[in-house]
Amino acid sequence: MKSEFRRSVCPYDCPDTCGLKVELQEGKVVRVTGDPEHPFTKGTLCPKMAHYERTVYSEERLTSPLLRSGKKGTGQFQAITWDEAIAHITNRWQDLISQFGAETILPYSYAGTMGVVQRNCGESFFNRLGASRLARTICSSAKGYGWTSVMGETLAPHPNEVMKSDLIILWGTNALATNIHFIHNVREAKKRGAKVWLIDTYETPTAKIADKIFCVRPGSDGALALGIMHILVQEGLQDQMFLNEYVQGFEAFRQESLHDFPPAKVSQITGLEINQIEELALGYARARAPFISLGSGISRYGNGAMTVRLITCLPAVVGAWNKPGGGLLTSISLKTISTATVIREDFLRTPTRLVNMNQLGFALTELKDPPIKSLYVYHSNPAVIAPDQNQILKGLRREDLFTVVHERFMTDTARYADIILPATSSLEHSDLYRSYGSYVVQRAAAVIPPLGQAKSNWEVFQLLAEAMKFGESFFKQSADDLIDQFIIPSSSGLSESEKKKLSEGHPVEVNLPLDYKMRFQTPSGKIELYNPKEPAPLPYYFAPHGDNAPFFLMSTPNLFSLNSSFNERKDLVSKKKAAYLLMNVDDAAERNLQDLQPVVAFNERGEVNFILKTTPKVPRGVVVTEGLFWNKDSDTSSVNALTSQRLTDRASASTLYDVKVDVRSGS
Ligand SMILES: Nc1nc2c(c(=O)[nH]1)N[C@H]1C(S)=C(S)[C@@H](COP(=O)(O)OP(=O)(O)OC[C@H]3O[C@@H](n4cnc5c(=O)[nH]c(N)nc54)[C@H](O)[C@@H]3O)O[C@H]1N2
Ligand SMILES: Nc1nc2c(c(=O)[nH]1)N[C@H]1C(S)=C(S)[C@@H](COP(=O)(O)OP(=O)(O)OC[C@H]3O[C@@H](n4cnc5c(=O)[nH]c(N)nc54)[C@H](O)[C@@H]3O)O[C@H]1N2
Ligand code: SF4
Ligand SMILES: [Mo]
Repeated sequence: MKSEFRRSVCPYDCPDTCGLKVELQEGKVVRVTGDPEHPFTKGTLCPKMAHYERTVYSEERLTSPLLRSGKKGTGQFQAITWDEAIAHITNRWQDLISQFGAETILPYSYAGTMGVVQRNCGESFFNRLGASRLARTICSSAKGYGWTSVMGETLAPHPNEVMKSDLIILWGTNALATNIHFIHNVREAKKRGAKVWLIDTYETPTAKIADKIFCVRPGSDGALALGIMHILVQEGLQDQMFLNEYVQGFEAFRQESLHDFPPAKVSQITGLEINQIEELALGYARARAPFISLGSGISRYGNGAMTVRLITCLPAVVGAWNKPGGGLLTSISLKTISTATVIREDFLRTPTRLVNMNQLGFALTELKDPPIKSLYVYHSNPAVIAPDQNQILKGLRREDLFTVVHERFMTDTARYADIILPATSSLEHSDLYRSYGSYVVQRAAAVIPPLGQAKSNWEVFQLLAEAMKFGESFFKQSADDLIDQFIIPSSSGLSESEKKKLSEGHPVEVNLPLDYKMRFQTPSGKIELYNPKEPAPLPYYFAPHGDNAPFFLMSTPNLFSLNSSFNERKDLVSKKKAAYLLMNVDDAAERNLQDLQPVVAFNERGEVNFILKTTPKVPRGVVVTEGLFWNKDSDTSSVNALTSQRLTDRASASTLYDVKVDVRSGS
C-alpha cells in the first residue's frame, strides 16, 4: 500500500519536543517515528510516542459531547450534540454570572498540549468573560524564579553545550526518563571523557549512567550548594578574575552567606559524609568546564526558589560561564515567541482575582465572594495531578458546582463533569511548538481530520465566544491565523528563509549569538549573587516545610507515562506494572514489612494503597513512587491524596515533594 509522510511535533509536556514523521496509508496514521531532520531529537522517540497512533485511535477516545446522566463521579453520561452542549454551558454561565458575577467561573488548564496556540488560547476567552484567573504554577515557577533572581533574562545554555563539558552534574533530574535526548548528549560527552555525577534523593534509573551518586536529604540542596562554595572558597579555588569582572556582590556573599556553612554542618543537614561534600567541591572547582543540569524536583519545596537561587550561584563562583562546555541549564525559554499574542490580557476589563492551581481543593470548598460555582477544565487532569486530592474530590462532588471538562479521555476529572467535550489529539489540529529543552521551533498542520466530533481547544473557545456574543474579531480567526501572528512580525526574530521553512513544517533552530552565555541580562549587567530587588538580597538556607511523619515521599515521573497522560495505553500501563512504593530494606525490616506486600501510605491529608518494594536504592527516611496513575477503576485515591496545597517560598509554586508520610501494612 502506498504511504504518505507528514511532519508533526510531540505535543506533550516534555523538554525534548521531538520532531515526528507520521506515516499515513489511505488517510489513516499507521506509524509514527522520529524525524531525523530534527536538530535536537535527531530521529529517535521515547517508548510512549513510538506508538502514538495507539493513543490517537484508542477505543477509549471521547468522540461526542456528553451530558451527565448519573450521580457525580460515577461516569454515567449520555451523548448530546455540540449545539446542545454549547447552549447548555453558556445558558448556565449567564445565570451564574447574573447571580454571582463572572468570577464565579474558574478555568483550569495546564499542559496536556504544549502548542503555543492550543495551550494558551483559552485565556483570551476567560479574560474577555471576566472569569477568575488561574495562577499556573504547578510545575517549575519556583525554579524559574530562583534562576532569574541570579541570572535575570540571560539565555540558557544550548543543550549541545554539555557535550564539551568534562564534569556533568545531573542535579535532581531523572533525565533517563524525562529528558532522554539530553542524555544522548551526556553520553556523547562521556565518550569524550567527561565524568557524570548525580545528586538526587535516591538512586534513580538515571544512576545507571552516573559515575558517582550523591543521595541528599530532600529539600537540603541549598545547604549543599553553600557547603560546596564554602570549601572551594576556603581553598582559594574561586575564579577571582571572573568574579571581579562579571559578578555582583561576591564579597558580601562570601562573608554573609558562606561563612556559616562548614562541611560538618552541611553534612548534618544533607546527610552526606564530609568527604563526599569535599569531593563535590574540589571536583567541581577543578573541572575544566563543569556543567549542571538542574531539574525541577528540588524546587518543589517550601524553600524551592531559594534552593535554585543558591545552586545558580555555583557556576558564577568558578567562572564556568566563560568556558566552552561550562554553565547551568534549568530550562530554555524563547521569549521571542510571546504567548501574550493569544492570552490577550487587554481583554480583561477589570482586574479579576487570581486562584492558585495548587490550591484547587481550597478554591472549590472554601473560597467565597463569590464562591466557585463553575469549573471549566481543559487539557489538564486535576483530580489526579494536583495536590490534596481528597479536598479536590470533595469540591468536584458538590451538586451545585457546574463542571465542564474538555478531554480526549474519560479521566478521573472527566468522570465528575456535568458536561464533557471531546478534544482532538495533536494530529488533528494545527499549532506552533517551542521547546523548553532546546532552541528549536516547529509548526505542525493537522495530519488527519478530527476523530468523531472532537474539536480543538481553540475551536471550542470560538464556539463559546460566539454563543456569548463576543464581538471581537480576534475570536473569528483560525488557529493558523493565530500561528501566523507569532511568526510573521519582526519581533519573532525569524529570517524570511526560517519563516518559509516553518511554513513548510520543518524544524527551525533559532540562532544564538556566539557569546550568548556571557551576555548577562540582569539590571546590573552582572550575575547577581547580591540582588538588591529581593527581600533577602543575599541568598541563604532554610529548611523545607516537612510534615510530622517519618518518611519523605518522592512521587516522581516514570518513563512510561507523562504526568497522568498515557494511562489509556494498556501496553504502557503494563510496563509500569503497579503503583509501587519503594522503601529502604532496613526501614521495611524495622516495621515488619515484606517485599511485594500491600501497604498504605498515610498522613493527615489521606491514605493511598501501594505495593511495597524494598530496595537498597532508596535511603532510610525516604519512600518513592514513580508515575501518576488514574483511580478510574477503583474508589481508592492516588498519590496526590498525600501531597499538600502549601506553596513555595517565592512564585507560589507547588511543593509536591515537600511531604511526609507514614507507612503501614495494607490488605
Ligand atoms: N517520561 C516522562 N517524562 C517527563 C515527565 C513524565 O511524567 N514522564 N514529566 C514532564 C514534566 S511535566 C516535567 S516538569 C519534567 C520534569 O523533569 P525534571 O525537572 O528534569 O525532573 P524529573 O526528571 O522529574 O526528576 C525530579 C527528580 O528530582 C528528585 N528530587 C526530588 N526532591 C529532591 C531534592 O530535594 N533534592 C534532589 N537533589 N533531588 C530531588 C527526584 O527524586 C527526581 O529524580 O519532565 C517531563 N518529562
Ligand atoms: N505527585 C505529583 N504530582 C504531579 C507531578 C509530580 O511529579 N508528582 N508533576 C506535576 C507536573 S510537573 C505537572 S506539569 C503537572 C501536569 O499536569 P497536567 O498538565 O494536568 O498533565 P496530564 O496529567 O498530562 O493531563 C493532561 C490532560 O490533557 C488532555 N489533553 C491532551 N491534549 C489535549 C488537547 O489538545 N485538548 C484538551 N482539551 N485536552 C488535551 C490529556 O488527555 C490529559 O488527560 O502534574 C503535576 N503533578
Ligand atoms: S514525550 Fe518527550 S521524549 Fe517522548 S516523544 Fe514526546 S518529546 Fe520526545
Ligand atoms: Mo511539569
